[in-house]
Amino acid sequence: MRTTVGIIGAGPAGLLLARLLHNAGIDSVVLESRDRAYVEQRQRAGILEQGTVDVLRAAGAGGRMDREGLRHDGIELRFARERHRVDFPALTGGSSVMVYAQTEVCKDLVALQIEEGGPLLFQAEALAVEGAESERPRVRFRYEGREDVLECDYVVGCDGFWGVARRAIPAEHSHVFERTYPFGWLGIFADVPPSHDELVYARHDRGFALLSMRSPTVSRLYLQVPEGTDAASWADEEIWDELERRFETADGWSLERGAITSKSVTPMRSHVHEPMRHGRLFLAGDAAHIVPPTGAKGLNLAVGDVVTFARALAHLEETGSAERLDAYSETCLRRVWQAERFSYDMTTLLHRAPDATPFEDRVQLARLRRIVTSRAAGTDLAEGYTGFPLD
Ligand code: FAS
Ligand code: PHB
Repeated sequence: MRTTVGIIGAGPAGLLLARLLHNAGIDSVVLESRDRAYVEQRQRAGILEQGTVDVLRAAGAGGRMDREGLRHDGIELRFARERHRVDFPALTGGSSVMVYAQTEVCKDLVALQIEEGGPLLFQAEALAVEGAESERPRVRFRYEGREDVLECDYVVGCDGFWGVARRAIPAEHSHVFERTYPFGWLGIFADVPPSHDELVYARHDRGFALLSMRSPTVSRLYLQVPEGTDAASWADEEIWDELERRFETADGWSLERGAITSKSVTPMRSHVHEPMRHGRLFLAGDAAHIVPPTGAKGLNLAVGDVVTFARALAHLEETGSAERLDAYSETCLRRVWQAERFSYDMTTLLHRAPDATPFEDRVQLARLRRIVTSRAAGTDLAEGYTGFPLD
C-alpha cells in the first residue's frame, strides 16, 4: 500500500488529522488496531475548548456537536464549604467550552471518514515504523491475518501512550519528562440529571471531587482515591456518601443520587516526550504527551497537534516551503508545556497529597481564595481552561 500520510491510530488525533488532510486534498490511510465499537465507545474526555469547537466546525464535523453539545460559560470552584463561579466569557473576552464527549467526537469523525475520506482500516495493528530517517518511511502492520507494509511520505503516530510510533525514535534522540501523582480518579457514570448546570471542582480535606456530565440525564463524577485503588472495592452508596461529603456547602446544596452504570479508576501522570518529530515520523496527542485530566486538556492538546501538522503540510504543498513542518515539534511543545503547566497547577491546587501538611492545606486555600478574589488570577485560570490559541 502507498499513501502520502500514514496515520497510526483512530483516536481523536488520528481521525481529525485524516479529516483535515482530506479537506486539504492530501491522501492518508488510517491504521487502527481495535474495532469500530471500541473506538466509538471508549469513555474519556468530556470537555472541548473553544479552539477545538472552532476546528471541528471548520472541518465540517461540528453539526451534531452544535445540536447536542452543552455550551458552558463557566465552572464552579468549591472549597471550605464555599461556592465560587468562574465566568469564562467575562474573564476571557468571550471564550467558553463545550460539553460533548470524546466518544461522540469519534463517532462523528468515523462516520465522515467512511462516507467521504480515505481508507480507515480497523483491526489493523501497526507493528513498527521503519525508515523514519529516509524519504520513504514505512509502517509494517498486521491486517486480516497477514503482514503488510504501508509506504508513505510521512508517518504520524496518533497511537496513544502505549502505541508503537514513539518507540521508533532512537533513545539517544529521546528526552522524557515525567511526573506521576500518588492518587488517581475513581470515575462513575450515573443515570441521574446533573445536580448543577456547570462543572463543579471541589477541593476538600478528604480529597478532590468533580461533578461533570454527559447530557441532561447522565452525570459523570470523579473522586480522588489513593493510587492503585480497585474500583470494585467501592460500593455504590459509599461513593455517593463520599461525593456528598466533599461537595458539602454552607447553603444546603444537595447532590442527587441515581443508578451508577459504570465505575473505573484512572491513574494520574504528566508525561512529555521531546522531540515530537524524528525525520519523517511525527508524534501527535497522547503518543507524545499525557496530562492529568484535572485541566480537561488531553483531547484538546491532541487536536492542537494535528491542526499544526495539517496546516504545515498544506503549506508545503502550496508553497514548497517546509519551514512550518520543520518547526512542528517546537510549535507544538510551546503549547504542550503551557497545558502541562496548567494541568499540573490545577492538580496540585485541588488534590490533597497523602503526606500534605497543615501548612500546605492553608497554602492551597490561599491559592484558591486568590483565584476567586483577584481578576488577574481568575483570568489566568479562565484562559487556561478555555484554551490557548491554536497558532
Ligand atoms: P488515543 O489513546 O485516544 O487513541 C490512540 C488510538 O491508537 C487508539 O484507538 C488505539 O487503539 C490505537 N492504537 C494504539 N496502538 C496501535 C497500533 N500499534 N496500531 C494501530 N492502532 C493503535 N482528556 C480530557 O481532555 N478530558 C478528560 O476528561 C479526559 N479523561 C480521560 C480519561 C481517561 C481514562 C484517559 C485514559 C484519558 C482521558 N483524557 C481526558 C485524555 C484523553 O482524552 C486523551 O488525551 C485522548 O484520548 C488522546 O487522543 P489520541 O492522542 O488520539 O490517543
Ligand atoms: C469529564 O467530563 O469527563 C471531565 C471533565 C473535566 C475534567 C475531566 C473530566 O477536568
